[in-house]
Amino acid sequence: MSYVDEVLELVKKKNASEPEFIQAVTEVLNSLRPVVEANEELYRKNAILERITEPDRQFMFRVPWVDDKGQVQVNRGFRVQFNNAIGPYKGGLRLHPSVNLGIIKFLGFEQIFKNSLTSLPIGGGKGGSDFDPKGKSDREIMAFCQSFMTELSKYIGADVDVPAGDIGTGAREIGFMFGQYKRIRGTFEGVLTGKGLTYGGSLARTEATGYGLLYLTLELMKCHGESMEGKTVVVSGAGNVAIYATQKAQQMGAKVVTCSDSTGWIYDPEGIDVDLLREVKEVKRARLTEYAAARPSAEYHAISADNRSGAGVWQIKCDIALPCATQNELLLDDAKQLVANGCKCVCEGANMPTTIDATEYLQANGVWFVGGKAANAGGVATSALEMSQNSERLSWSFEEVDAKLQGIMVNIYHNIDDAARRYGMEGNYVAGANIAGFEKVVNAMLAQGVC
Ligand code: NDP
Ligand code: 2IT
Repeated sequence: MSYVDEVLELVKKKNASEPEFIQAVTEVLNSLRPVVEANEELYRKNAILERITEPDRQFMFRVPWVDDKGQVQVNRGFRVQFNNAIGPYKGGLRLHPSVNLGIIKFLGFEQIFKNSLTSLPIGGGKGGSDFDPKGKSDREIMAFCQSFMTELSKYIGADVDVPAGDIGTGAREIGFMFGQYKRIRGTFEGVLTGKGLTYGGSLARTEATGYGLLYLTLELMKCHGESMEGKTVVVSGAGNVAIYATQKAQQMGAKVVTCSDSTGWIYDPEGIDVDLLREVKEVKRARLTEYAAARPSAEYHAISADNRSGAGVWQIKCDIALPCATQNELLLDDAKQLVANGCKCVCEGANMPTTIDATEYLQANGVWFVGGKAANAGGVATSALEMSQNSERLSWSFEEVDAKLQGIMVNIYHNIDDAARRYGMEGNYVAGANIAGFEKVVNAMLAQGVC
């Protein structure tokens, strides 16, 4: 049996109850076959694949907090420190009722390769909780965040592990967590990114994931002799990534006609009104029904019976599709519909939104497909720029950060394109991203000996 197949078997056996983690490892290891085959003896002897698929450590802890009725609630907190071969662990905190260890491990595993692709010195980690922020008062959010950080603070630090936002964790939550860290540890340090601008946050971090997604998409289009001008784009999600992806796509001259949340989706043939969407989602923290109510051109569709957030958006005819909500939201049937409708390009704003069979279908049908590890790396890259600013105790202008972000995303596109070509897989940006991300981490692991 090949080394890749042996380790895949092992990972499936050891993590049988974690389907998302198995999915992420399967996708990465399968695409690394040519690299592993070229170095099989060295990698096998050093157990590189066994080590890279086993987290350095994982913390699970109780998070007790008191709700507005005086009732004590208990959630489960997680932090998985996956690999720090090239820098301190870095990755977001997801607050969503679906969170479990397998989901955090899949996200932490992906983060290793994504962070390597940014070309900045950051390792891979992820955390979160099964806490549901929806419908909670600000006081309840603060109570949860303080309790969560009381435990998490034991394991993190500016040179150790630097968490940030993800689904359900935005500026408000990061602020409460930062305050609690400071109170417990007594140090004002860059221990979290995505901070507010008055206490060490970076300009452009809020926009970075969505903007970065579009900078990479634009470069991809240009390299295929295309532009964004006049293109019809479908976006899923209505959170941080979706909002700023929509805004940047529109600035580039494209028309974004959809968005979605966990209860429904919008088709707005005149183009999504980003200011209205921001008001509904960022200010009111409301449902998309409020967007539809305020916008005569918008059609609202309640969530489909299969309970998938964005399922409907993939039915809309488009040139470019940008899944920006959550994992496994673009399935094989959706991929077929996109191809049938003439979609040319799919770039992932979310982490692992496209299933493996859907990805393969899109690639086999000539769709330019860039996975999240490359396409959404602008968020964590800008987090690393926030860490640099914190270390030098300076803050850079929006234009400076945004220019660096653009450079990083253009560079990522060319690195993944080159890596795919080097191994004879031209146009396979999934393999290119995994290979380019993996090579740097493996070199660092080999240089640092058995650890
Ligand atoms: P937000 O919480 O800001 O927004 C998430 C959006 O997706 C919301 O519209 C939400 O709907 C919807 N959604 C989330 N989970 C589900 C679910 N299980 N079922 C249905 N709908 C869901 O998160 P972000 O925009 O920050 O994150 C979106 C994706 O991008 C995630 O995959 C995240 O890991 C990834 N990502 C985020 C980065 C960042 O910097 N924030 C960086 C790189 C990747 P509702 O409002 O109803 O909950
Ligand atoms: O998935 C991701 O890359 C993020 N949620 C951002 C992580 C970060 O540390 O900025």
